[in-house]
Amino acid sequence: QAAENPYERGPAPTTSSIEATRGYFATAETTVSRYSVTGFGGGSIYYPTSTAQGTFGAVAVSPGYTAGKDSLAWLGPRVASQGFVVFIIDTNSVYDQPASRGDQLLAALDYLTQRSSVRTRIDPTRLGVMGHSMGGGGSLDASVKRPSLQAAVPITPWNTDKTWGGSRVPTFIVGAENDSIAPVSSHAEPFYQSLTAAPEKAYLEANGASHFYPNSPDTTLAKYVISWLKRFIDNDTRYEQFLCPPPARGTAIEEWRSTCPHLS
Ligand code: 9J3
Ligand code: ZN
Repeated sequence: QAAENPYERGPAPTTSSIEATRGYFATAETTVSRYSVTGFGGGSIYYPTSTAQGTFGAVAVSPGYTAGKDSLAWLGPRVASQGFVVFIIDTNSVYDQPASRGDQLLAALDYLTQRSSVRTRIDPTRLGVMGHSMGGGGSLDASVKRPSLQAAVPITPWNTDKTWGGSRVPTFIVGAENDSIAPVSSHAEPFYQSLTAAPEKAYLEANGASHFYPNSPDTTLAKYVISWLKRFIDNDTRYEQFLCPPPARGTAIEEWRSTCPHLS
């Protein structure tokens, strides 16, 4: 397996392994003071403690308007324990707009791969961005600014810019059916439709969910975030089974759109 794909990390996945609250790898957390960095507001790095399998891909994560890193903390160990370095940031100001959050996600990735205490654990060619609300809007912005990103996951994204045809990054957009702050009809859905140059894309609409549902642990959100990052940051086709054919509608999923099968 490793000979076929040098980026695979951890054992072959199962539905229970991607739904679990923790994955295969033990993790640790290190905090980065906002006063020790420039371009973003510091944050918490969650990383697998093992170096036995080589380096890991990494993802920077931005919270939404008025929120801090703690609002998404549950995702840190949940994703890192599957085999990623996860940097959940604070923004310079909690009032920063999406374009600024995009710049800050990229500054955080540069810090992570070039200066952080975990830099030797990371493969700097396999990076992604993720974020909630204005942080999700910032993830789209970062994707256009840095086409080398391997994955983007805007979660209940908010942005006044509705056109993302400039992004060439594989993008998984998550919307919430009952979101009244970033309604899917004017945010997540048009963003998804506008991603005409993204090599692959998917859209999950969480059934009956509100704007702030990603601020608490959610198994459906986690399992597909993990699958997307594995599939596109690690090129790990063992996770393709969870994405294509698309998951069926049900109690958790109101709608799913995607480009399947994944060709890249
Ligand atoms: O959680 C968010 O980032 C909400 C976006 C928002 O409230 O925009 C209105 C200014
Ligand atoms: Zn819909």
